[in-house]
Amino acid sequence: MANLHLQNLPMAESGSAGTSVEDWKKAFLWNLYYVLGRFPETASLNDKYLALAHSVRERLLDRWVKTSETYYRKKARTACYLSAEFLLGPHLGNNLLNLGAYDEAKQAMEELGFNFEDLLDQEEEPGLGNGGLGRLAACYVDSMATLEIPAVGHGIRYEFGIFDQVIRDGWQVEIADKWLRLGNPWEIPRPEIAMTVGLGGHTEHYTDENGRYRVRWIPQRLVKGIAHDTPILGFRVNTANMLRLWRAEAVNSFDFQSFNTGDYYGAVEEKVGSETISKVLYPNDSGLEGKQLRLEQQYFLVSCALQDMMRITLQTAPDPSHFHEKYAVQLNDTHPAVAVAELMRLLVDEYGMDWEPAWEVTRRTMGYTNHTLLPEALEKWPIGLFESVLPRHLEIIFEINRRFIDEVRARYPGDDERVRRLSLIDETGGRSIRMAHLACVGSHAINGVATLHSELLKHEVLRDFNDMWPEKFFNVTNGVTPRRFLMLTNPGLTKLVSDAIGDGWTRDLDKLRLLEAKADELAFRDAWRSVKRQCREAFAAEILKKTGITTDPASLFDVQVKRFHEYKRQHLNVLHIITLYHRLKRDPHCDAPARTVVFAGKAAPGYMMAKLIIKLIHAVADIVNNDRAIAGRLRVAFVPDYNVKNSQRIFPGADLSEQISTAGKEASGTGNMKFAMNGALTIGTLDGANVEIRDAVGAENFFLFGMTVDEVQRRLAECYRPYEHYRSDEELKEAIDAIADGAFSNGDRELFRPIVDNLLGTDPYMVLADYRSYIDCQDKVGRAWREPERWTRASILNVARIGQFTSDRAIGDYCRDIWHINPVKVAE
Ligand code: 26Q
Repeated sequence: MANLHLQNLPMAESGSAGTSVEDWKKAFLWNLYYVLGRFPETASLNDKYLALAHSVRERLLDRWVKTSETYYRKKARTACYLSAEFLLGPHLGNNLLNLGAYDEAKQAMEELGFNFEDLLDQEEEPGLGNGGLGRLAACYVDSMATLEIPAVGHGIRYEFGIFDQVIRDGWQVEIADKWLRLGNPWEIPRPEIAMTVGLGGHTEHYTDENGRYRVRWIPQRLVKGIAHDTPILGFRVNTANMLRLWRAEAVNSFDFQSFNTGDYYGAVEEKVGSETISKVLYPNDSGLEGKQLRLEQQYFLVSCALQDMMRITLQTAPDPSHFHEKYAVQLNDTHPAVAVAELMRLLVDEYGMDWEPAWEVTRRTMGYTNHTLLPEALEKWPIGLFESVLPRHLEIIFEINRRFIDEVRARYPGDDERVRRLSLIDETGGRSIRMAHLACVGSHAINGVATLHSELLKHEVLRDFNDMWPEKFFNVTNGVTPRRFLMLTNPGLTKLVSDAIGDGWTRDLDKLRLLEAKADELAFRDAWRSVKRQCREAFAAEILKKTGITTDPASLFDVQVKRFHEYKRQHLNVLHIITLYHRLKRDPHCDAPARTVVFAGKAAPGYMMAKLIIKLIHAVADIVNNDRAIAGRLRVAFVPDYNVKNSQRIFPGADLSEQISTAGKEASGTGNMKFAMNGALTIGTLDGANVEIRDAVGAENFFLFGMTVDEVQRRLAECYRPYEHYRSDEELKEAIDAIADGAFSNGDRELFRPIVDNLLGTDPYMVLADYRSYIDCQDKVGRAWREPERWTRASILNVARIGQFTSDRAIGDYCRDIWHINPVKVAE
């Protein structure tokens, strides 16, 4: 701890943007003293993390101010990414990487006597999302900054993000995510940027002084949205964009009327009620949660964001009819789709525009991204509930629908069935609002998230819209940021790649293609294998630490990490494990390489089947891992609490990536891209972006199995009988019987009955139909692993050909096809 004092460091100061080792030391100490009020000898690990985080923050703010000043001066058109979720992951390492100062900061901390990894590890990640959709939003803000696109993300500052998962006796238990407990050095609260948001109440229709028909909304309640900004730095550029997250607060902390009459609790009640809106993220990742609070959250986000955009528009534009020239708004699924009605309300009710020009502005502003094909996951709001929260918006939606239906009738005279299908209102059962239809009608562009998904959207889920407006439909295949998911997570592979082909690929991922030539070099394959081996060792250490399970880093690491869902078919993977286990028991000398099968992922707290599958994995692991007869040949581990931080320790160590959803169910998948980027080979169905990944990396470097979308549909139409598969496939029967007979539950035949009954009964995701093809394909995987040179070549080629799956390419597509926004350079 020598020299750990300010007086020993000449000119210790803040306000410097330097990034040399000495600069970091000075900044660190300055922040430790003057921001945190601590000194090195007694500072906690968190104090030290905060001191380094604040040092980085100073450097971000410097770039941020320059960026906002540049956008202001150039009157830049701005992309606004509206999303109920942003699953950012830890900031510190990522910001250092993007600053180009990772190594210097690391050295500075080590010279001060600290373990840099421990400092990084101290950060509690903002888990403000469920999974794929939220993480995609985070990758997109990263890429927008990197591509120097004027852009802002608007979201909700949940006080509690996605729950922490702990496993007790093999069952998932949810723990509240107190991510703000130790402070958040990355956000800047902006109490002066506050929007008032109305809820409930009624509307009044009147004629104004100019004889115009007008509507006034008298909300029953008001809440205040307070902006909290987080700078988002691009990779090695001066651009720092912002993510603006809104926190709900009471308009008045105390209702003085109640207070003065002695009702102290009543007075505080309203404050509590208002703050509930941004209290907690809904932890289910499908639209089945039709709760009032969820609708209030959605409207709160939308209203804050649009009011803020309108305020900024009017700083330079003469009137609100220029809104779409200033902003392109992208709706991340239908969660913010009420924006269509809210923008109409602002333009028509608040700013007195006529309906038609307001509608023109709205349509030219909005773009809608769909992320699901499961019809049951499409968001719908019962009319009564919607009206009680947003009475004026309901009227606006009825008016949008009336005009839309007129258009449909004019186009397709007499086609009442089509009108019924297209209407924004679903009249079956209780009437409800179809949010996807609202988003389609109110947007100029509609896109899916992988080629197959976009095609299925056009020809199935949104077919009638495609018939009407084919020119509105686009595909933008998802992408992931290679900064976080390759450079930050896998420094070993990053260095090997850069040593081989230079570092041009870090700005242009297509340049990874230069690795193709290297795949034929024996020495390079050796080096590649040795890096992958080190990654497996680190992964094995992590598994041991988190689960107590030992694994063999020489074995094939077969990994499935994602939310638990029946359509993702983690239970198909389990059936393979049980099959392998039975084969090993029957013939200990059978020809199967040693495998470690790893799972991670959360289940929605109310999704019983998903939770039971987690329990089944633990039950199978317990038997398999403790069976001495097969020692070392097969291991199963479940890594608890899958989140962005933990995922970064998983992707590098994987050899095989499990992407095994029923064809036609996974819109895209993004984990599939992260694995391939880290040199894992995929075993997968022709679903989502798997199709494009396979085309890109080459069919010979991808393990394909299972039915196609067409085959799935045909089998369902012919009346699918899962029991037939069970009856005719001995290994399948043996695996299912073992579950049913209690082989993994101490003889308890009831525990897993719901799974068994589901598979043998309806098997809605056709697990049994794909079982044989999956098992045979896994056998192929096993044989390929036995040929290390061939496997390594395929692994290298996966990385060499994965360039198109960077989120930079995806954002480039949005800018070109949908937003029509160009980069704006920010000077040093
Ligand atoms: C909606 C209403 C009420 C409560 C919850 C929700 C809700 C929340 C989250 C609905 C859906 C989600 C998340 C969906 C999601 O993550 N979809 C995934 O998006 C990825 C990015 O495009 C795709 O890669 C995945 O295929 C898709 O499943």
